[in-house]
Amino acid sequence: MNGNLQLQHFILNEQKKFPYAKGDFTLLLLDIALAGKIISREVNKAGLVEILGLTGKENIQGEQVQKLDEFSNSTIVNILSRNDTVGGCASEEMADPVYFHKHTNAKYCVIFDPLDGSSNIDVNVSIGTIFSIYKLLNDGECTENDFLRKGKEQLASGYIVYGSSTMLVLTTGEGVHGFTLDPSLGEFLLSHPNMKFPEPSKRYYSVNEGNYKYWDKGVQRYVDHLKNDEKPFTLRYIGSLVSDFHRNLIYGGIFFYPLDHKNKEKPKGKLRLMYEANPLSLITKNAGGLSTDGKNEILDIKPEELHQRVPLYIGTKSFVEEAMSFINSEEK
Ligand code: P6P
Repeated sequence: MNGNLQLQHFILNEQKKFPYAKGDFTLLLLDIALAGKIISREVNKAGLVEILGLTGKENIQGEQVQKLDEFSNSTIVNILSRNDTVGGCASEEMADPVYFHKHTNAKYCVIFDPLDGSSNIDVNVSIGTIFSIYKLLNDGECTENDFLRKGKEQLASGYIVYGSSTMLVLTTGEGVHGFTLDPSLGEFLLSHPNMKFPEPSKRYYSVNEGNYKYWDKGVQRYVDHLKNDEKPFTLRYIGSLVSDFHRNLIYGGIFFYPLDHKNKEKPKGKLRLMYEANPLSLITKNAGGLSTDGKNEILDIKPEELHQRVPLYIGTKSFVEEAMSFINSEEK
């Protein structure tokens, strides 16, 4: 086996930095990694078994539920339900949190998007799982308030991208680290230690320009600037948040999904605060980037409801700052 560190060894080494840590947190992270392995196996054979296509059901978002969505959600819930340090979990796919009342020694709760970008499943485009871990407000008792926390209260967050390879990218507060799944071993191996947004060399921007006419003037001016700059940016948009984010983390760039006036029902943009923006914003902060809703840092937003939506500008700090200068300029 090559010299790359296995995920469990890396986490145990990290754990030594936290004298209070007793291994519970390590086991929870490994549970999430296990879920990622199981989902990866199904995603990578979706074309071969009758798991493609829609279930005919709708989720809380009113979106068609793909079979892999359901499988991914139930996989994560089942694994967490067997970990008695977890008091409950919440998901994009479930209207309300699930509480594990029997876990009277619970210390954590988990919020996740089981399979983001699922509309890309049938066309074989990369998709991903996104997760956040919070310490319970009161040990042994998980309530609704545990799920309405500012992103800066996260203990850890990360994503698993199911692409040309399956990668787990994780932050536990100190740095961001990437682990690539070796399917022959069934192990995540450290492949990208200490990930940081690179100095802006390649200048990627990721946005659905099809919404241009529904944006506010400041956003339109910003995108016009990106295209008319003396050294224009390069547009890269996969339409799968985890994949677009991951590319920008590796190469540098900005992803944004502005508030748009296309759909009156989603006045706050399309993406969700608790299980998309917050986890990726903690990764971003710890990788030297910046993440805002156009005015305020995402991690400082006090949520009002679990499935709350938010405009999102995330990536290389100088790019996000420039975007904000256009968005908040008075020029009409
Ligand atoms: P649009 C996928 O459905 C998703 O939630 C994100 O993964 C992605 O960034 C966004 O929606 C794409 O939305 O409106 O550009 O298709």
